[in-house]
Amino acid sequence: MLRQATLRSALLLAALLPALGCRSTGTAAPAAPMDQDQRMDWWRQARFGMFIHWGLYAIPAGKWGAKDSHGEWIRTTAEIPLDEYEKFQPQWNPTKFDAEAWASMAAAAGMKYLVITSKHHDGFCLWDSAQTDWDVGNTPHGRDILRELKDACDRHGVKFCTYHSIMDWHHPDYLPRRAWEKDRSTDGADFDRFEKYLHAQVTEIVQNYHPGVMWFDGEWESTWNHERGLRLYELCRRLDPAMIVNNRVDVHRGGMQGFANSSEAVGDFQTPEQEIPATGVPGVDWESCMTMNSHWGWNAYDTQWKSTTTLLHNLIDIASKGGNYLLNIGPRADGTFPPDAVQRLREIGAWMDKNGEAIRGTTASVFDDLSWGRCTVRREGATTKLFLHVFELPADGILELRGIANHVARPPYLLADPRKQYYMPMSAGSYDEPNTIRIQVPRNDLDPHATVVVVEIEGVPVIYKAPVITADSEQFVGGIDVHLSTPTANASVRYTTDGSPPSPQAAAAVGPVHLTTTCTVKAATFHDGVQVSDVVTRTFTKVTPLPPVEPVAPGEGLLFTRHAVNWRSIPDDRRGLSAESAGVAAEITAGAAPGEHVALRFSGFLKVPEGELYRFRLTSDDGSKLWIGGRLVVDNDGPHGSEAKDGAIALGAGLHPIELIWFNITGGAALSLQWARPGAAFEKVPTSALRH
Ligand code: FHN
Repeated sequence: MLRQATLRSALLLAALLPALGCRSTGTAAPAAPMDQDQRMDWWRQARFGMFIHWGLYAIPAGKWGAKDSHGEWIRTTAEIPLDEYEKFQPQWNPTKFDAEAWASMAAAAGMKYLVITSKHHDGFCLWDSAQTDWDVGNTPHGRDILRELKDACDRHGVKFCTYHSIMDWHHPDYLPRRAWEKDRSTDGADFDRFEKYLHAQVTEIVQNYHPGVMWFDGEWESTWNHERGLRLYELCRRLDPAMIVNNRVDVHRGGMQGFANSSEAVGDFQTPEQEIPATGVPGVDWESCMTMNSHWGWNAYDTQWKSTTTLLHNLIDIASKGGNYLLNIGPRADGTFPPDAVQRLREIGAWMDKNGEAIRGTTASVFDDLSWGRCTVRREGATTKLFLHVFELPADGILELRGIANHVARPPYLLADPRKQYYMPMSAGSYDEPNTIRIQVPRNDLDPHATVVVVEIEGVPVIYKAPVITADSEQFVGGIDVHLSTPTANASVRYTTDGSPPSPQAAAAVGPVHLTTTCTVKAATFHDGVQVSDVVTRTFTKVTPLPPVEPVAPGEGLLFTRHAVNWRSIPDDRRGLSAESAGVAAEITAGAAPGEHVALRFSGFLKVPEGELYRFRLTSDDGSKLWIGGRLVVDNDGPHGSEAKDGAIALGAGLHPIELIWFNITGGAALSLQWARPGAAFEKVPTSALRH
């Protein structure tokens, strides 16, 4: 589900691109002496970085009392009072910390940048800050972690970068307090003064350590907003125009899928977390950050280490979509990397030594989907190298590239073959399938993680893509417009509606195809009268609208009840859910001050003007569900940032029972419901359509 959201957010982002050009809106940022592409170039070339979560939380190593599943959030998840947590500061003495070892392991693994937590949510600083004593300068160890690591990174050609949390559970001016911190007064707390502290520390970090990336996080609580994010982004621009800033400086990343969902959003790259988007988005920079086991900070009890093959497949998958992979290490309290992590870094480095050329400096695949693996691409003068990463060699040992019009410049070879002369028999462009390349790969040369086969083609890739069939829905009442298109230049789409495969003589798609009966559309791309893509199929079904119910519902608006809950998803059984308050809502909204750990239930009737297929778009932070006529129409459940999910249902003219449930955990909150008739844009469901 999330992946679709990712894709939708990513596509929304692509539409927002002009505004997103990574320049701030509002007050114009000072003219940066370099443009976005110049700033991002080293980062795009890098493709692979090391994330390091290290701080006082490494001392308890994930255990507090009987529970041993904590991580870097232990101060909150174990509800440790501040004075108790501060006892870790005099225990900070990582005598085995060796920046040289860390930087050389990152470099040997093929990681071109390293992002370390200068300050995580607990507020503890890994440098000797002039702004606070809550830092390494006031510990028995006393050494400046950032300085030593910055210098070691410089020696090893690894770009030093910093993660900096906006959320701060230590500073007295940071709000909100943790919900369980009843004893920590908020008297005198001044968030504007905290923002000044934040700016002062960011200035210290940039002026003293010159990070290549300022990786903000902890931006989701109600006290942070776009205006504050904009000021922080512009501060970073002024301090160092070459420094890259992620999208979490602002408030629009929309949860773990990490892609901005607003045209006002600032930030140089998008930040999906613990997941890889279904596709990349041309022209949008993004980086998936992921743990190596299940925790960011050190947890001595976490044995869920991902295999080296999984980690490499993540790297390859991400690079094949045009993204970067930020792989996390949680060092131990003594300053060493966990042995399980060291082993994986070493194995990744061994693969990168032979195949790093297929990752660094590459761009996204030119193929939509390869059943046996992934593809990365690099232009090299008059030719282009296609790096075919084989995860699972087909039974017949043949790799097939379909829809490619280019001629092969030289026979393929195994990238890991030091001689680079190992040729494999191949068929390129046989008569019956003129745009197909087939390569026979010998099984005895396969790499246990991923085998890279290099196909060098002439010129830039010309790939014939299958058509895309789009419509408002796959159901309709009276009729529906279906749009057929292909991204391939100088090609046409031919289609049928009787289920037969399209031929050069089939109808050409020129404008929308209007359907009035249930049918299956089959389409393919044609070039010079020859089919050059696979056939794509979609079925559209004529449906009967749900009959209205005939209650008397004179009142405008919906009934609502408000509940105190501790949900992470909407329970199926909601009997016995006691209401804190109730009333009539003129619109479906979270309200001006929705609060935390709260749920709202709206119920009543939806007044539908005429029998049609209606699409609904439910946007919420956190989870929500929409039922009409007792049928689940939109499921946008779960803990997430502001995300939209769509659904559709055919409704007869009249009144239909409607129920909507929404909940908020903490931080940001959002709720809205829009509807659209076929071919029309989404609009807010008017109060006049809400009855009770
Ligand atoms: O709350 C943090 C978490 O501790 C960790 O730092 C991740 C990694 O980016 N970011 C936040 C969760 O989204």
